[in-house]
Amino acid sequence: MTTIAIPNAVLPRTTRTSGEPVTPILDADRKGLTKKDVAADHPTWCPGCGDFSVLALYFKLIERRKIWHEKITTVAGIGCSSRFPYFVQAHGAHYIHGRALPFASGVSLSRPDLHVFVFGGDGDAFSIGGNHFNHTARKNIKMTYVVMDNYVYGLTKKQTSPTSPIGFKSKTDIWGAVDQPINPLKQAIAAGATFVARTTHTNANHVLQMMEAAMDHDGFSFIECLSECIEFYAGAFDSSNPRKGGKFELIGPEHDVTDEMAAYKLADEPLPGKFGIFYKANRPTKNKLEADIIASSRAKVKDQADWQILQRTFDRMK
Ligand SMILES: Cc1ncc(C[n+]2csc(CCOP(=O)(O)OP(=O)(O)O)c2C)c(N)n1
Ligand code: SF4
Ligand SMILES: [Mg+2]
Repeated sequence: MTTIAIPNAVLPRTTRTSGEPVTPILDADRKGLTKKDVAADHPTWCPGCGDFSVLALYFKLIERRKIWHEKITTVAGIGCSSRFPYFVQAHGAHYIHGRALPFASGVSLSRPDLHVFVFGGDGDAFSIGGNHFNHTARKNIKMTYVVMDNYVYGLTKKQTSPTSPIGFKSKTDIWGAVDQPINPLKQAIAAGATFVARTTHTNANHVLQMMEAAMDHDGFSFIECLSECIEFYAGAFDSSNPRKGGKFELIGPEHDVTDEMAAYKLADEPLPGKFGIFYKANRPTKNKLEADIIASSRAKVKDQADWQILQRTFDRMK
């Protein structure tokens, strides 16, 4: 039998090389990270792009909730909005177009101690990544997914996106879009997301409030954040912006967030629609269900190290 040697896990050091003991720093004694600590490159977005405010509020969330560098994971696919992880000085990945969710799922399932945040656009989420959106939602994998919805493909300079309204003129629909747009909220609810909210980049407090609530949810939390593409769809969300004569209306306290049908109906309102938490449910996460399976399998092979279990698997394959 060939044995594969796998090194022991590296444990935190308790002494310095000089032999002096290391005094552990307690989380309670650590200062929250500020924007200065987590801001990386200057964003390359067009001046006035709605994505700036989402980034600024993400920094605020990290500071306010005292999330440490080693506990942050920022993942995205491809698009203007998906450039997000470049601008965050912490662990993360700017991944393949539409595949941010499978990547983030792996991180979440293997490292339940991390806060996994995924940012992206409407094209990345609902076109090329549409299938992954549905499956990550139904599996209820713990993470927060913020879609910066600008109703257009920004990075590739104005093509129709799955959320573009009928009649929208773009390079792919020069006479105006004819296809029925998807409704991200309804899709999220129908797919099985356990937290579904809507916000807009023009209301900073509300964006932060939704991100905090999403982060505290134990499951797949989805936020549609209207984020104006000033270059290719200026004015798209004026009807929801009081500074432009529009109306920002919160979901009323009478709405029962656990009522799926009521949430679905509320999500069906045309622009400007309502803002807040549409739906919230408690359902076991895949993280928990898998951890339970691992724990019960492990109980059957009590004394064996990981490498021995792995070795047995290899031996069975011979
Ligand atoms: C496999 C693949 N197909 C197409 C593209 C081209 N592409 C890059 S970003 C993008 C759409 C981005 O739109 P969205 O997700 O809405 O992001 P935005 O730029 O609007 O923030 C497309 C089609 C690509 N990079 N890779
Ligand atoms: S093209 Fe649109 S989405 Fe992209 S950075 Fe410019 S304003 Fe933002
Ligand atoms: Mg877009």
